Amino acid sequence: MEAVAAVFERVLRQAGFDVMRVDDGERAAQVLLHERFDAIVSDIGMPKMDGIALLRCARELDLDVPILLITGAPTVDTALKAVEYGALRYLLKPIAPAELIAQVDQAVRLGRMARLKREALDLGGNSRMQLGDRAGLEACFERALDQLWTAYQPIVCLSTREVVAFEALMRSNEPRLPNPGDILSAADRLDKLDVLGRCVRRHVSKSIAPTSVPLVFVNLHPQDLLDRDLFAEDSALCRIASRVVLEITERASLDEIPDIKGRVAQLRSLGFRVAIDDVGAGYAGLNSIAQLEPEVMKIDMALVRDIDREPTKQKLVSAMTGLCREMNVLVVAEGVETPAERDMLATLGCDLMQGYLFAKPGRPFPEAVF
Ligand code: G
Ligand code: MN
Repeated sequence: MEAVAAVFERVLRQAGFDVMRVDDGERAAQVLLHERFDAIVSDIGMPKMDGIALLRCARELDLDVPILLITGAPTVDTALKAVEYGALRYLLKPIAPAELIAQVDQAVRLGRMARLKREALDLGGNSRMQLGDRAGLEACFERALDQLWTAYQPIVCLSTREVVAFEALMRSNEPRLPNPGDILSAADRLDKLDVLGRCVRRHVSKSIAPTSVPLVFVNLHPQDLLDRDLFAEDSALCRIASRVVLEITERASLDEIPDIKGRVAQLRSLGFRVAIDDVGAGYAGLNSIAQLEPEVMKIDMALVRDIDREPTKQKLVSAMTGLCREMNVLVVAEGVETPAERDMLATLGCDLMQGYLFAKPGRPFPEAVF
């Protein structure tokens, strides 16, 4: 046991990591009380305090630190506990040095990204969705569905001055449910999120399929990931899957979606790509990036607003774009409203943008102004 830890220490040091090795779980827990780490590698079977207990203890002190648990004797029970307490990975012995280095390397990046997101969250106050009154909600929701339409907003590439995609945004002419948030919370209260999701996806495929629009971003509610219709090969959206990026928001927790990794893998096998939406505005943590392995991250407009005048936001976005480049993830900045925001974002390494500055969402398909 100690020999393995010593080998890991040597391998990671040679790869350039700063390593602190401790020889049992209790010591590790003590060290965690007053030191921060970019990643923790721990065996599950250890003297005094086992890896799962250490994991629980580390999570209480640090919500974001990635933890890699290692075992020679896997059991379903420990695997389940590891997931429940937020282990990033569960690795089986023996582990080749290159594999260890790659895993720790990725863990460190994911952990840094998680910290950046939490800082971003702390920057802006978290607004809570308001719920409408209950009376007549059902009828109102039905009317909203009947009058549903899709607005499209261009996503532009600044350096080439091209519109590279559109985001589809749900709209309804029902006056009592004036914005998408209201329609979504009505659907949620009525337990009809699946009905709404299907309706939105049908609308999008109908307007996009006959066009030459290369790429459309479609917002999903986490609950949509539980709907069989999303995974049906003969669904309208699936037929244009290679032109669709599914946006999964960070505003809602993904914890209640069982086997999210498998579900997202299935969506990929159908040809869809995946974006994390509202980065820096919602639930912070490692899990969304680690589980979804997104092709695109969309930086929330709360981080974009006045970025030219706020050094804290500049640092966050610059670090985020840097990490995303290393992870081969595209970044889109949302809600760009002023030339000063645009220019600062470009300086910080962000080339893809969306916002009123270029075009408001509108009937298919608004042109962008550069
Ligand atoms: O959660 P999501 O990022 O998908 O929501 C995008 C919302 O932001 C849409 O409702 C859209 O109308 C709105 N929006 C798009 N561009 C801008 C902008 O530049 N400024 C503001 N304030 N809102 C925007
Ligand atoms: Mn979106």
